Amino acid sequence: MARALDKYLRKGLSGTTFCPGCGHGILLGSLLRAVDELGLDIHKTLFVSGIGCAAWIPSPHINADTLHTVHGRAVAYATGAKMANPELTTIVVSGDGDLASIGGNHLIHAARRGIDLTVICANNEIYGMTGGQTAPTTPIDAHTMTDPEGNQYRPFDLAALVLAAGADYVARWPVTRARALTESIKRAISTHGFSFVEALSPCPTQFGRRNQFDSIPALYDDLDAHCVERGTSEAAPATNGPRFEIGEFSRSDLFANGSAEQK
Ligand SMILES: Cc1ncc(C[n+]2csc(CCOP(=O)(O)OP(=O)(O)O)c2C)c(N)n1
Ligand code: SF4
Ligand SMILES: [Mg+2]
Repeated sequence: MARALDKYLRKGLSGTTFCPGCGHGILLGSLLRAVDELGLDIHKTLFVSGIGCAAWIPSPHINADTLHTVHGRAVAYATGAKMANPELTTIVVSGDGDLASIGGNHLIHAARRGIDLTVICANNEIYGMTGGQTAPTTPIDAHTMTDPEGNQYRPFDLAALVLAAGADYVARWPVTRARALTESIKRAISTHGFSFVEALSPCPTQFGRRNQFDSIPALYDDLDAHCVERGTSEAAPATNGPRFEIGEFSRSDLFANGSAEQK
């Protein structure tokens, strides 16, 4: 299968830019499988990213039109491209810092407006590329370069955020569940309107190293142990720390606790 996806990779690359064990490579694989299984016309597909390790998932790797833009502005560029050519399947792939910190307003307003884009957020809970600063997705008490004593602020629930803003399709999966992730990316790309897939993607170099994970498998096992698939009887997470509800989400989930239905 890996060979079958080679045709989507740019020729002449001398390996990947990712550190050993980076989840972003698994996400690249899931994305290419989704493109392949959907039979997308690569000549009518545009990949857009901002700046960060995650922004390197499409560019330089994917042999298609890629727009590697400036930090925080991937969704704005993608919106412009889609307006100029509505026939273009436009897929944004970028990091949690890029999309939800500096780019947060572009994200929520594109969701609110129902712009026909697919946004895939590689959430590693940190700014990986720039040395491991706290992101708006960093869990409480996690250690980062800027919070050596542990982060104090609660993280965004990105799936809930874009759903509340009006997204038409939302899913969240860890890269450890690559098949489910691929299926959600396919559904997201097939959705007319704003679709969002959050891929929980471990960063051994910045997050793992600062949070006492002594091996790459330990970091992956910990992520998986903190994920609970919605609608299943999966056991509660075995360890302390953040709990990720994973799966597909709909707007009715936001009001499941009896709060007023949004008009
Ligand atoms: C306007 C601007 N501000 C800050 C930066 C520095 N910068 C580059 S990437 C980045 C964060 C990347 O984090 P994320 O998007 O989560 O990607 P990751 O590296 O974690 O995959 C920052 C702060 C920049 N390039 N431009
Ligand atoms: S610093 Fe982290 S996110 Fe960046 S390539 Fe390395 S492992 Fe991946
Ligand atoms: Mg990040």
